[in-house]
Formats: sequence, structure tokens, C-alpha cells
Amino acid sequence: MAIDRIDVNVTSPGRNFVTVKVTTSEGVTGLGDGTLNGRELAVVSYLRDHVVPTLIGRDESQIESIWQYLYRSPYWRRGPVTMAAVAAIDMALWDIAAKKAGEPLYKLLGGASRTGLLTYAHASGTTIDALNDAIRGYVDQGFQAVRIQSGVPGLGQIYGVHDAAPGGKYEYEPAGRVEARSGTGPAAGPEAGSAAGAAMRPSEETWETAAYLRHLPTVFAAVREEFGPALHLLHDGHHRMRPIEAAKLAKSLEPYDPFWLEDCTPGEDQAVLRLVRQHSVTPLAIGEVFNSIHDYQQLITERLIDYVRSSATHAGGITGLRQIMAFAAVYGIRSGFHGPTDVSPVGMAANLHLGLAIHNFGIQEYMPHSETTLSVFRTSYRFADGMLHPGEAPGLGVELDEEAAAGYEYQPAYLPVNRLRDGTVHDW
Ligand code: EZ4
Ligand code: CO
Repeated sequence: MAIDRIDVNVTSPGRNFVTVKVTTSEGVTGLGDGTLNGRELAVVSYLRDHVVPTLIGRDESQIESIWQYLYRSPYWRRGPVTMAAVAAIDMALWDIAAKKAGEPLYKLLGGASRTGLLTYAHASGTTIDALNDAIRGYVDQGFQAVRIQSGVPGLGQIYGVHDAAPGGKYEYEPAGRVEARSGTGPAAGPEAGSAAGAAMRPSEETWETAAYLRHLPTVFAAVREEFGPALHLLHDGHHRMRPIEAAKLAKSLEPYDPFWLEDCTPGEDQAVLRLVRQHSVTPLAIGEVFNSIHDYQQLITERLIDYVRSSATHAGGITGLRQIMAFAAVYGIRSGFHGPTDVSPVGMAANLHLGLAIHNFGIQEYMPHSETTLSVFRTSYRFADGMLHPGEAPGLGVELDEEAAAGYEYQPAYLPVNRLRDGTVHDW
């Protein structure tokens, strides 16, 4: 029993995905997600050029040892590219282990700790009416928890806010394809230069925190009024605030009983969360851009967050994310795993199996993938009554249709850039 070959698949059914397929000498295959939004090809090179050649011939059942080998041996530890590559291999090996056992992966991780996973959807609207319409659509589908993002008067397009097409499905994609925007003007900031090459730049948005801080509490008030006290309401600040602004927002949302406030400040400067805690009991969630247990050390030991936002894809796979959750459990901190569409269906399944098994599960983000994506990745997880379940298929329960995948070539796509009105590059 050994790793016979490893293929790195790049496909773009609606958006870009990087998927590893490990094949054993006995012909068992496992899939892993290594998608890093806007930096996909860096992970592909890391895998093809530096990881795959070192793993051929190894015993595929040595999951922990292979994880430590990939993490420690290159000397250069951590970082999003490295840890997405480690994640892809790790998931594929767990997928193989569970397929060999003939069991869904959660049974190898300790078995089900619950009957299903409380799940939240993304609702947004440029106006409060549009937002309420979007929320109603999710409530009608059975969701018990909804992330609410709203337009801000005086600002144009802001990240994560889109109205559903009339009568249509809300399909929000975090990264815009560069091709689709040819004709985009030069960057608005001081480094703009000439228009040449502008079509290869990400799109740009304008931001003003004061306007947002004034508006958001009125949005929460209107939504609570419309939907009552029981619906869980979440909000993503997307790293845009300075510490004192974050404290102000967390405090001003308290009367509306938010389930959490996510990424209220950029995650690197962790001590600032003390200030937010000092002023508010609004629960805090952070971590979608983190990639290892070490990124969480201060946040967890000082109890500065309530929810871990990592995904298996960006935090070293099931092995890496399980380490973080075991550490978090000691401090009563729960999971809120990242589940946007740039986590592939393979990565989503990894989140679900781990979430079902761990004791300190909190909530799972769920942005359903498009039909195009799901025609390439066939999933066995299921949604009912606001809850997700990974399903009972052996392994992760996801299949990659390679023939279908080959029909969707990689297309450059980037997350947007955020600037203040005067052109200053801002966090987002
Ligand atoms: O910006 O997935 O909570 N979800 C988010 C996402 C992330 C993207 C980054 O690739 O903030 O929309
Ligand atoms: Co987020």
C-alpha cells in the first residue's frame, strides 16, 4: 500500500478550484481541496513542483506523519499557500482512509456528536427592503441563521452586498473574473499610473467606516422588527474597522442580540480584541485568513473570540483544523467554519465531517455552490430544516467528474480592492 500518483486538477466551473487526487497502489483514490481564492496557481506550483515528488511511494495511511513532514521539513512553515497545499494532501489521505474502512469520514474522527449541523446562509441587499426579501427567501427554505450584509447610503458597491435578480437565485461570488471586466479603468489610488494593463487588475470599491457605523444598527433594528427575536443574525465586518470603531459597532449591535460579529478588525493584531471585549458582550468570530493553530494562540488563551472561522482548506486540512478545535475546546470556544463558494465542495465536505464529530461545534457557514460547480463536483452532503449533514457515502463523499472539469479552463479572478474616498488602500 503506497501512494502511486498524485494529480493536481485545476478547473473553473463558475469559479476556480484546485483539487488534489491521490491514487494508491491498490487503486483507491482520495480528493483534497487546495483552493486559495485569487492565488490558486501558487498552490498548484507548490504542490506539483515541491510536494508531489516527495510523496510518491509513501504509505498513504501515515496521515499524521505526512502532515508533520510537509509542515516541518521544508523549514519554511505556515502561510496560506503552504497550508492550502498541506490541506489538499491531508484531506485526500483522510478520504482514502475512510474509503478503505468503507465508512463516512466522520466515523473515523470519533463518530457523530449530533444529528446535523446548524447552518447559516448569506443574505444581503443594497437596501433594507431588498435585504429583508433575501432573508425571507432563506427563512422559507428552513434556515434558522442568516448572515446579513447591507448597502450603506452614500457608498456604491461594497463587498458581499448584492441584490438577488428579480425572482432569481442569489448567486454571490467573492472573486470577480478579470476577463469579465475588460474595460475597467485604472486603479483609483495614488499608484494608478497609466491605463495600460488595467484590465488585469481586480475591481475596486470605495469605503467609509463612519457611514457604515451609523447605518448598520438601523439595519439590525429593521431586520429584528421584521423577523422577531428567534432568527440568528450574523454579520461580517470583513476586517474594515480600527479597534475603537470595532468596539463601538459591537456595542451598538448588542440590543439586537447578534449571534456573532465576524472579523471586526484585521486579525493580525490580536491584542486589540481586548478593547472590543472590554466594551461589549457581542460574540466575536475570527480566523478565515488564518492558517495554523499558532495564529490563534492569543485569541484562544485570552478568550478574545467565541468562534473559530477557519476552514479545513485554509488551515492545513482536517489534521490542522482538528488541532485548532482541540485547543479551542479547552477554552470553551466553538467552531464557525468558513464555507464560502471558494472552499470547494471537497473542502466543504471536510468541514462537515469534522464539525459533526467534534464536541465544540458551533455553526457552519453555507453558501451553496452553483449548479455548474455541482455538475463537476458531485456531493453527498444534504441540507434540511436549516441543518447540514455530510451524508453516509464512504470517505468525504465527493466525486470529481474529471471529464466535465476539463471543459472549464482556469480563468484569472481576484477579490476586490478596498479604498477610502481619498484613494488610501484600506483593509477589508
Ligand atoms: O471574503 O471567501 O465570511 N466570508 C467571507 C468570504 C471571503 C472569501 C475570501 O475568499 O468573508 O466572502
Ligand atoms: Co468573512
